[in-house]
Amino acid sequence: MEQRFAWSSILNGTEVRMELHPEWNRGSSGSTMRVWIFFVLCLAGKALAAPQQDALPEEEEVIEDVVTEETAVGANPVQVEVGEFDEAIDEEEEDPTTQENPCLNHHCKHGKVCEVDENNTPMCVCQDPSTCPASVGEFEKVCATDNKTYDSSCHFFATKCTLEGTKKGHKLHLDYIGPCKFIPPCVDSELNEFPLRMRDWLKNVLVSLYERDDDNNLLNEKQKIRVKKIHENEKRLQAGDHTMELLARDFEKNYNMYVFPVHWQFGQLDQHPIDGYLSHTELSPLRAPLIPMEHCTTRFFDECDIDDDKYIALDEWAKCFGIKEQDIDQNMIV
Ligand SMILES: [Ca+2]
Ligand SMILES: [Ca+2]
Repeated sequence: MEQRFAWSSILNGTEVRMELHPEWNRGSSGSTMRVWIFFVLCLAGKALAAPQQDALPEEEEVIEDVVTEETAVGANPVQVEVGEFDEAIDEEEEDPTTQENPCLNHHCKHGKVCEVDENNTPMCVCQDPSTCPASVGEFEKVCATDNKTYDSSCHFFATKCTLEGTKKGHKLHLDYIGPCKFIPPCVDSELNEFPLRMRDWLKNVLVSLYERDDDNNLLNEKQKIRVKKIHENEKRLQAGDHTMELLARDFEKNYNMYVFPVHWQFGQLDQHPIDGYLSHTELSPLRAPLIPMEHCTTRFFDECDIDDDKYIALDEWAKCFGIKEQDIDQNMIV
């Protein structure tokens, strides 16, 4: 019998178990947990992020830049909380009451730090990678698209900053969490299984959020109304260890239950700007923790981008998850 694993996490004191995939659980339990936390945050957004704040990078306030899409970052609660994926532009938000230290309320993007010039004016300059805190474990390392392992996302963004304005720097992205490693090619049959698991998982995450919502506002009222229907449906496949056959059959039989979760996830990621397209940066909170555990991630999202414009539009996204053309609805992102 095929051995399967489940990821666990204690969130708000409640254990949530989400079956993913046998190979999605390698490495130490610490890093698995860390990755899991990242992943859940990506999916759950700011509401869930709050209880996990102490385990996450310092919150950073960011303002979006609509011109340079590649580096644009906005106030997406997901990315603000997760932090590590931001490739933001210079942020300048000053409080005139801050007399003592002009840098106090002067925010810089990842990879930059604030310094004052001779006129005591704060400015963002590239951070010296050697000033980044030393990484304490493998889980802090990141692999970039140049296939180099960086000690931490701080080291990565500091290095990227020094390449600013160059073609190399423009192309350099954080690819995934953890040291670079061999990622086996994803074959067609494996690629076909990916959306099955992902869809089921998204549905289960939403139902869990709904069940634990109470006064936590994990979901907004419109989202709750949608999830309520899924939650109350007696034919719902409970979270657990299911074969691909069962997942496929359930998708066919209970297709309607999967439509909203797919839209919801898109809305969680499409934040800066909210324009109906996911950039590399916007997709990062979902991609980066997933790649080391699921070798089809890169191929899956690459192929989602049907017109190859480097953005995943809502219709491309929904089709990727098997949602029928007539059920793709911008208004479902609430
Ligand atoms: Ca967007
Ligand atoms: Ca596209």
